[in-house]
Amino acid sequence: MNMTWIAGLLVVVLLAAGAAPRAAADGKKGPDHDKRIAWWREARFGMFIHWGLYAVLGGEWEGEDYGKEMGGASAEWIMLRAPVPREKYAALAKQFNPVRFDAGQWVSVAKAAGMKYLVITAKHHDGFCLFDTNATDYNIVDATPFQRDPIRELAEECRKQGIRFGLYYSHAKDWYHRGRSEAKRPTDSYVKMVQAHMREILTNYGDIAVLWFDMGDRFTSINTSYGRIVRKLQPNTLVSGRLRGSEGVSDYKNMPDRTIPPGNVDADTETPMTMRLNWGYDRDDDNWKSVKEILELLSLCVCRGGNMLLNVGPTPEGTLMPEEIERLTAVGKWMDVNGEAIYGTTRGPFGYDFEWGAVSSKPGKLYLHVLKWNAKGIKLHGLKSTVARAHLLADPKRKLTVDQDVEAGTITILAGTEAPDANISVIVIETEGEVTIDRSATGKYHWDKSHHRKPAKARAKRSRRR
Ligand code: FHN
Repeated sequence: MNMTWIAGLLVVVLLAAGAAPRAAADGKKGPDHDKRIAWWREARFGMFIHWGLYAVLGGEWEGEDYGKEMGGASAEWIMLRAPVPREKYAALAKQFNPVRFDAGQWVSVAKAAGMKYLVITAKHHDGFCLFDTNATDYNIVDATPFQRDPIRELAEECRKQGIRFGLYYSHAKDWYHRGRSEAKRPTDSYVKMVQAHMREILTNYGDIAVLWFDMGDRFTSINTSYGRIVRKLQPNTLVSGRLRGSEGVSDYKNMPDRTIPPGNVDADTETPMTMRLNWGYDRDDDNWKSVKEILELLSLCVCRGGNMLLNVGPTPEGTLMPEEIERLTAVGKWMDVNGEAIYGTTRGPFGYDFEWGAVSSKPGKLYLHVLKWNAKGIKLHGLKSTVARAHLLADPKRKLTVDQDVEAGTITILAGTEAPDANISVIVIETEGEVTIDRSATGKYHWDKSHHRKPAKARAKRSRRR
């Protein structure tokens, strides 16, 4: 994980040093913004679900694989990328009968993983509505043999199990209702349909925690009209960063897909992350991230001040994949022990990472997320406060030996020869009084985990071409 000095310097520039953990609410977002977004700042970790007609195809059309693992867009883009003619794609609805769908199970998997909110695709770019709507027949209740409304079932389950419920909605791209070119201004009837959807979504399903707009186009005033409906009908609903409405309409920023902040962020920021390459279900994408990789991404994201929305792409039968359940269960076990270092924390006060990992914080406390254990001690520099005590989240009763060299400005914590957690161990430092840091301190380490790995098959394809 060592970096060259040049890259190190770049990182120092990217990482905003300083102790102020969170920027005050942007005035344009209104006086209630801090109150509205408080739960989201506490939550830090949520589940993203991409589910729709594309699941039936699993990334393949007429024997060709269009998944991201083949260098394509992503399985849910197949209608555009194959391309699948509109009527043939719409006919897939007759095959979409996810009888094994169990909202209770999906929500309990998210809950057991330690996720505090869930966001599912009500309508993706293919225009198919996964909810009951009067504004188009192209929806799961009217067009499929399934005839149930999974959005309603999930909304109810989330309420029952105490998870916040949010909806993704593709407002700009809609290959079925709007056509394939977003360069043209949407027709009035398209805009009216989206506005009708907004009203249905915000009145028929109880509290909507987040409306996750995606890939907004340049028609700012139209986009703003959608955001305004949200504000009017459910003033507490958070609006994602990709609406592209006028300033202040979105409540937080979104990082590019699968990208954690490269350095500290003070604005409310969320990373959408995949567990493998594709968002939607893909039959043969085996590029699964390991539990360790997922936890590293979550830890680093949180240590830099961001939330993470981790995606699952359920099957056309309505089930989560065993690989997803397995990973989320393991993540949940880690969260049971180490959740204190995630929930309600803000970014670490340093403007750099450490050789062993990174830091998240709460008033008077620092959480050292140790990605690389060192039997000789975990060494930290740049902290001016005196350390009152330190312990492992995995072993709260055992006080750790702390060697604080005030002159050198270093702290070494001896926590044993073996890492208590094979993935990430967390050490908590409590300081005397509030955390103060030495602003002149710098560091040269950066955990470069901002991008997921490149599709192996696509790489192979490209190199064959050369
Ligand atoms: O095109 C979509 C993609 O299918 C997926 O929904 C992601 C999730 O953040 N958003 C878009 C690309 O940025």
